[in-house]
Amino acid sequence: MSYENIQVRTEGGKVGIVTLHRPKALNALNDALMDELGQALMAFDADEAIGCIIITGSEKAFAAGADISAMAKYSFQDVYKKNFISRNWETIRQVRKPVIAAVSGFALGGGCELAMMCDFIIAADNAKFGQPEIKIGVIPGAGGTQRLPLAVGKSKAMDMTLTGRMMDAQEAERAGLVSRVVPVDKLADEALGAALVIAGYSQISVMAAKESVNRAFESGLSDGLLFERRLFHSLFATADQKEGMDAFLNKRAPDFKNA
Ligand code: CO8
Repeated sequence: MSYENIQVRTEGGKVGIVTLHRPKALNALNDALMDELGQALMAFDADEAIGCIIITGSEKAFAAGADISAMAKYSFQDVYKKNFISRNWETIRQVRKPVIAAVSGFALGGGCELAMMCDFIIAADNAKFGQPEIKIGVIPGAGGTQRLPLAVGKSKAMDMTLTGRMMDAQEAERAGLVSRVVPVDKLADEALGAALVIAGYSQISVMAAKESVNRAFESGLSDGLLFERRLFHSLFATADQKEGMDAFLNKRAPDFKNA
C-alpha cells in the first residue's frame, strides 16, 4: 500500500510505525491524511505479527492541528451534515493493539487530540502541547475538552483551552499528560524500546489490559464527545470562525466581533 501523507514501516517484525508526513504544513491533519492513517492503523491491527503501533511526526511537528485551510471554508451546514471528524478521526479508537504517540515539536489542536487518542504519549524534550482553537474562533473538536481534563485535571485543562497557551514537555510530564520525556534525539529509540517490550508479551493479555484501562478512563466519554462535536459544528455558523481562520491563513491578527 502506498501513501502520500504518511510513511509506514515495521521494526523487528513486530512493531508498526506510522510517520505523519506533510512537512510543508507541519503535518496539519487533512481528510486525506486521516483516511490514510486510519487505513494504516487498521492494517497493522489486523496483522498478526504486529504487537504494538507507534504514531510519530517530524522533529518540528507531531501535528500542528486540523488543516485550517480546509476548515476555513466550511459552514455549519457542511460540518454538521458530514458529522465532521467522526468518520476518519475515530478509526484509532477501534484499534485493539496498543498505540504509542511519540511526540516531538508541536502537538497542537487536533495534533494534541490525536496524541491523546493514543494509549500513551512519549515526548521529546522539545515537545509543545496545546489546544489553541480558541485563537481561531472555535473550540477543540476531536476530544480535547474531554480527554485533556481527564489527563491533566480541570484547572490546567481550562487554562490551556481558554488561553490557548502551549505546555512544554516538562510541564506535560508533571501534569500527567505524557508518560516519559527524553532528549529529542532519543525519542525514536525510546518509543521503539517500549513498543518492543509490549510486543513481546501475549497479544491477548496486552489487548485485555488496554481494554480494561480504557473502560475506567472512558465511561461517560461518548456523551461528552458528541456534546463537544455539536458545539464545535455550531461555531462554523459564526463570523468569528471565518475571521479567525482567515486571519491565520493571511498571517494577520484576528478582529473578533463576537458574532
Ligand atoms: N493548518 C493548516 N496549515 C498549517 C497549520 C494548520 N493547523 N499549522 C501550520 N500550518 C502551515 C502554515 O500555514 C505554514 O504554511 P505556509 O508556509 O504555506 O505559510 C506552514 O504550516 C508553517 O507554519 P508557520 O510558518 O506558521 O510555522 P511557525 O514555526 O512560525 O509556527 C505554529 C508554528 C505555532 C505551529 C503555527 O503554525 C500555528 O500556530 N499553527 C496553527 C496551530 C493551530 O491553531 N492548531 C489548531 C487548528 S484547529 C484544530 O485543530 C481543530 C481540531 C478539531 C477537530 C478536528 C476536525 C477535523
